[in-house]
Amino acid sequence: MAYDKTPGWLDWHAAPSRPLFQVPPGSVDAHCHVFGPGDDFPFAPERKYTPCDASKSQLFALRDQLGFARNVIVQATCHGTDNRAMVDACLASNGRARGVATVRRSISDAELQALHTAGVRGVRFNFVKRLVDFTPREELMEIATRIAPLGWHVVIYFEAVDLPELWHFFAALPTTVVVDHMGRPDVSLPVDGPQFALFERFMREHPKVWSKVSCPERLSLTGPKALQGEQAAYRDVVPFARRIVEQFPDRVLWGTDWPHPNLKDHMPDDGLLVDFIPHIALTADLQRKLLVENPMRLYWPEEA
Ligand code: 0GY
Repeated sequence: MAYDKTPGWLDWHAAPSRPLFQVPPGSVDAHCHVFGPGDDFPFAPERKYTPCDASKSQLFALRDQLGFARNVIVQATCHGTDNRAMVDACLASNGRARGVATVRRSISDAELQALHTAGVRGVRFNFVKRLVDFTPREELMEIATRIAPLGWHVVIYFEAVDLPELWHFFAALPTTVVVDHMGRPDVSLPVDGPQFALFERFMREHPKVWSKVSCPERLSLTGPKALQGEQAAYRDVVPFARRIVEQFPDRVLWGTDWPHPNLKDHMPDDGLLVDFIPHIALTADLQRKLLVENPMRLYWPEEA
């Protein structure tokens, strides 16, 4: 079926540059999505945005162009709890993609097992109000309790201002917990200020908590343009991501976030995003942990 994209919707970059930074062999893009195509995989009636199409073959082409070996495909909110597009991509990947699903408590054990067989290794709980309607905590806890025996983890997406209110719920989850995009800090605030200190404390006090140091393009106010004499695009995000990588080198993941939903000002060049990595993971050892060892431990433990 044909869909009208949300007005102002920016399509993904059609010709990303070849990155200067060469990712280590076996690197995993641990946060990306597929959208439809809408003709094959309808978008959810309850969605808060209607994206452009972004198919599995387009995702795999980007993977190859950027030099990655594998993907973790995270269920996007525009597909609600219909995981078919994500599952189809995992199944078509020759074992090179794993998935993170969104489910309701009504899902059966057999359906959970089918998701596992397809390559799903986690569920996503989204607390960003512009993206999803509220789900009762007790439903989320029930889901977490049911997926724990499968060895899955919970991916959480929230805004930094909401961490105090969500802290105890997150702490009580019975699985590994992976935070999207460092809990979306306001990077105009000091990296040493109370907001980011709270996130660091959250990770320090809970060894089960991991973080994706992804989405500088979403968090940055300075944008992609590197100033003369300065090295990095999205330079205002560098101190935040670098600090998490250096403090928690065994609990960090990185992803492109392709096809970049809901960006209003600019669409990132995915090659430039890869070139952000050596600014936040300064040594070959940190880069290998971030891009290979950590995601392999979480998503392909049988090979790690
Ligand atoms: C992201 C971020 C966003 C959207 C989604 O599933 C989604 O719709 O995750 C966002 O709008 O901040 O991780 O892709």
